[in-house]
Amino acid sequence: MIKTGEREAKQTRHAGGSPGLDVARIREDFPILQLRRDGKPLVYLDNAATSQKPRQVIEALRNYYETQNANVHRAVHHLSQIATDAYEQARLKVKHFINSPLSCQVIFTRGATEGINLVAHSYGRQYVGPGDEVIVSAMEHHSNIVPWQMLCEEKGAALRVAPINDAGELIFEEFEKLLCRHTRLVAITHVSNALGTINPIRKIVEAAHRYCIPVLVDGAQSAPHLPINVQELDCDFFVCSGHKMFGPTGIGVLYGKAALLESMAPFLGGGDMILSVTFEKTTYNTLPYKFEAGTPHIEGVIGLGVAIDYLAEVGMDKIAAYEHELTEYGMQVLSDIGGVRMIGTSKEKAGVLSFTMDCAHPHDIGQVLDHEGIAIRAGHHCAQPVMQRFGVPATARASLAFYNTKEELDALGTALYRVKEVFE
Ligand code: C6P
Repeated sequence: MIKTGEREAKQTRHAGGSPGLDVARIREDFPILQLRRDGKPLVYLDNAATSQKPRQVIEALRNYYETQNANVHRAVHHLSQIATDAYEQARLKVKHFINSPLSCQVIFTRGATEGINLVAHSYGRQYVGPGDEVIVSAMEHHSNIVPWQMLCEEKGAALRVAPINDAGELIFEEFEKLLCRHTRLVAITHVSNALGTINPIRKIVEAAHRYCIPVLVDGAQSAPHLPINVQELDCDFFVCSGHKMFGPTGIGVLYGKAALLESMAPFLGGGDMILSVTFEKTTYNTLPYKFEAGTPHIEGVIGLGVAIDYLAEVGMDKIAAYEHELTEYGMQVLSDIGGVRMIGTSKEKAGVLSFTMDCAHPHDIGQVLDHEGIAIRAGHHCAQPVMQRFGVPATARASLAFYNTKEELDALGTALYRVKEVFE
């Protein structure tokens, strides 16, 4: 059992200060962060699952329904033009945010999962055949495994898995050995949701491009936390989810290189993705509309645009620097607690703190923390192969955002001592 004095000593680590970011001011923009549970302040550390929304995004959704609601690209009336303008303005904001060469390379999807499925269907069906190979890594989320498995099964192709080391880092030499003339695509995460590992995407892309192999980057966990420059990364596809980027749920982005997107058949058929339809033949619309069939998630797109404005105003460089500092602090807090095993200790690491405790199952940890007002995720995080790699059924995962503070990480540490008191 931890003695009170020891616990207090551990709690005093925080020296205050958050250079570059006025976190107290930022927190005022997020109404949900003011909630209390049984008198205790909400400590929200489940940002990898979904992020909280600033007032600006919430107000934009309300404003859309009160003053702009109409279908886009379909009518000449005033409201439809306002809605269409707002929708296309948001596309422009995404273009700048990820530094896409053209806004027509930005396709709105329901999220990272749909973006990957779109590429698996449209690129995969066209370019992957019997005997071909698709490479993923051992740290992928199920969303970046299952669509490729389904494709490989359908086509008689093989899924190859690049291994990771005990720190949760990609073993680059092993990855390179998998690249060959049969490889049709590399699909890899930018940041692991279960480990926090930041992959060396530029290096991975360079290696794959030596064999003329395109690379899809799953940016679900990087776009909210790191500056994204798809031209610098030189990736061929990039996907992300709006709800993890402080925007609404049900909206995401697929970026693709123009030549590839042009060459691919549509994913879904329906309204807006056509130029003309007869019973004999349909001609498809130009990019990006070819891949946006049906009425889109208009308010989701507009809300995502506002979330991106918010992030851009705070500054992605500042966010990344602050979260790096928080991550190091959190790692220290956790590693000071006896019986805690960190899962994911890569040198390049984002704000995902995955761990197990000798004394308690991750679900029990999650429950004790919940009673203390602290929200984390416990489970396999939709990354079961990662759990298998580390020989654990599940982990407890605290995942950070730029509105989190060192005080909240101290509260996490204190609550974990409480877990020890309960279960040891
Ligand atoms: N990870 C987590 O708690 P969607 O559901 O489409 O917005 O995102 C899927 C996805 C894809 N790739 C990575 C790396 C992810 O982390 C996620 C979502 C959440 O870790 C929910 S399972």
